[in-house]
Amino acid sequence: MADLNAVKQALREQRIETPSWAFGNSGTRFKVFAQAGVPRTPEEKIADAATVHRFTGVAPSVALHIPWDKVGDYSKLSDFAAENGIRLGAINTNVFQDDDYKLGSVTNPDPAVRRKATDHLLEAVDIMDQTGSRDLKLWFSDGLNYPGQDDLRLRQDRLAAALREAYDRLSGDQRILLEYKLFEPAFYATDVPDWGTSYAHCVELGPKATVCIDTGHHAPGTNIEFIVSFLLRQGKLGAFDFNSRFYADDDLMAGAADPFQLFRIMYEIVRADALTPEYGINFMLDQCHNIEAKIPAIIRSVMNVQEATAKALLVDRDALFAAQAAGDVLEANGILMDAYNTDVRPLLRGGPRGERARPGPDRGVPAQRLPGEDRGRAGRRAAGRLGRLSSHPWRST
Ligand code: AOS
Ligand code: ZN
Ligand code: ZN
Repeated sequence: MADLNAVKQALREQRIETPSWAFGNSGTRFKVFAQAGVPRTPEEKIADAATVHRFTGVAPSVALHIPWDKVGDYSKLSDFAAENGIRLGAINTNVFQDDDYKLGSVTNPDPAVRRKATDHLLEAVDIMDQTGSRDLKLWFSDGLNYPGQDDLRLRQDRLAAALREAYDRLSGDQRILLEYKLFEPAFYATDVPDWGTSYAHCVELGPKATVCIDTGHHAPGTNIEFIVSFLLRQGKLGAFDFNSRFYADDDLMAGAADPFQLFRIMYEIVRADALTPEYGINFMLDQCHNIEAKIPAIIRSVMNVQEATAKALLVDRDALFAAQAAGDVLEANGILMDAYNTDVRPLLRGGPRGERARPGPDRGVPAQRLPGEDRGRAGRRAAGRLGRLSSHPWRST
């Protein structure tokens, strides 16, 4: 039987990193539905990330994206984050937007383009030196749309060369999080398409290179918790980009599409005693809120990750291991399902029945700043309502 006080303590200590880009306007290639009151600057994104931390208590860092969060003085931005009660997290590079990258970035057949892309990776490490960030998150949209377009093997050689330059530039506790993605924007072949490719490059690079699992980056039906378990056993799981998907890299709220999968993933983390910040996995969100209010959606996502974690912490592991050792299939599955089917919402949400925070103008909870409204007042207004509904009651105990 799980020790509830230990469960509560583990949940208090959990850390979930929010993505700066999720607070701003973003959407699909078909349309970005701009929303009033969204942040216009990195500072305003950080202020919104601080609002999420204020309500959840477990989101003390915000990942940056370069160049979307480019500023003149990153030390000053880091100080601004600290003044708002949070810190800067992973630095995300972007080698997918410039026209030069049409045929790839670090794997491009043109050495000049490869140089430009690799220099951007090195620029990101320079920024980490100023922000004090540990994590350099690398995602490459590099790939091919047609067979024969370029040489698959040479592209791996080019990728390895760029990764080696970035890896050798790291210092202190800095590390690489190499993210993979099955397809998109390339459709025939992606140069880092799966966990095996990322893992192999990370092994080749050394101990400071680890894999980042984006939960939206697999073929439908992929057993993600197997990947989690394997990488944990190899000491090569560095981070998650949590989000939800129904069909592709949909970047919907974490836990919204398949909370059972999120629970199974978090069980493997708990089983490996890998939940604590000291263990070093960065539990990040990577989402896009095109049609829903952003701050409440990110709070919902953080709470969904905590809900899955709470359930995973409730698994009676002694009984489960015993049933597994005895080959008692139904008992073992039943023990896992007992934890999954436990309603942990009263612990995670305020209100008598554990109702969810339901933001929205009709419920007196502004989704974002009203047009022209001072951001500080909007944040306080949002706080007033959301805070009562979504603060974790146990945080006071
Ligand atoms: C792209 O699909 C990947 O999920 C990236 O992790 C993410 O969108 C990017 O890091 C944002 O800059
Ligand atoms: Zn991602
Ligand atoms: Zn993605």
